[in-house]
Amino acid sequence: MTSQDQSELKKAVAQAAVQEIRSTLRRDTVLGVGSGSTVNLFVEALAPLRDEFAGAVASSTETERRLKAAGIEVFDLNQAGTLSVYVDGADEIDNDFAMIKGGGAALTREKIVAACARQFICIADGSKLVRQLGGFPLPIEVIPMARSYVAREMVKLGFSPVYRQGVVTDNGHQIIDLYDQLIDDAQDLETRINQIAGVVTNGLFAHRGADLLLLGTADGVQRLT
Ligand code: ABF
Repeated sequence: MTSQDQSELKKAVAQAAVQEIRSTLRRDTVLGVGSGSTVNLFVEALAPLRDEFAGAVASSTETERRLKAAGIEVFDLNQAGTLSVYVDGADEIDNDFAMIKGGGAALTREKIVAACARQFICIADGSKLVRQLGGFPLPIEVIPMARSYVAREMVKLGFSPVYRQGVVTDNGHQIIDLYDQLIDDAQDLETRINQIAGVVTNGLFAHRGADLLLLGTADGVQRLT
């Protein structure tokens, strides 16, 4: 598949997500909006509806910038309370709707906003659906002084950790990516990594996965629940 084809699929799922939520929008609705290239297309598709809802909480400074540029008001999550819906992409998603996220380094805020939402709608092109998670490197956001320690602990668990050089997250932390390891039990691994001192978040979204997947395929957008 060419990158142009993939980008058409992303555009189609972004538009499908707008259609999905459109009827639920009220004047006081605050949406949760994720990060990444698929979400950027969602923000574009959402812009014409900006007067039909209150605004959005962003999962990254980049998304915040794009929402504002689209004329959509951005709220602080602490003021917004529970969100009706969170729309975000994924790097990989399996048939249980567990995901690997964080390729764009926004995993911590994404997980926080997802936790505050009643419904998580994942928008992804067909290449993201996998039988087993782990083909895409699993990110871990770490407190900088703990980076080497966390990496050593991951080696003990059989992973190959690589420091994502030059990347500082929106929260001022660093990222380690775990390569070349298919994941057997995503919920268990999510919990175990989180227990290591110095870990802020890991990119497994297994305990709180997606509720609905809009998947862009050559045959159209599939709505999977
Ligand atoms: C975010 O965007 C991430 O958690 C994930 O890394 C990424 C998916 O990116 P894209 O939509 O550009 O494929 O949601």
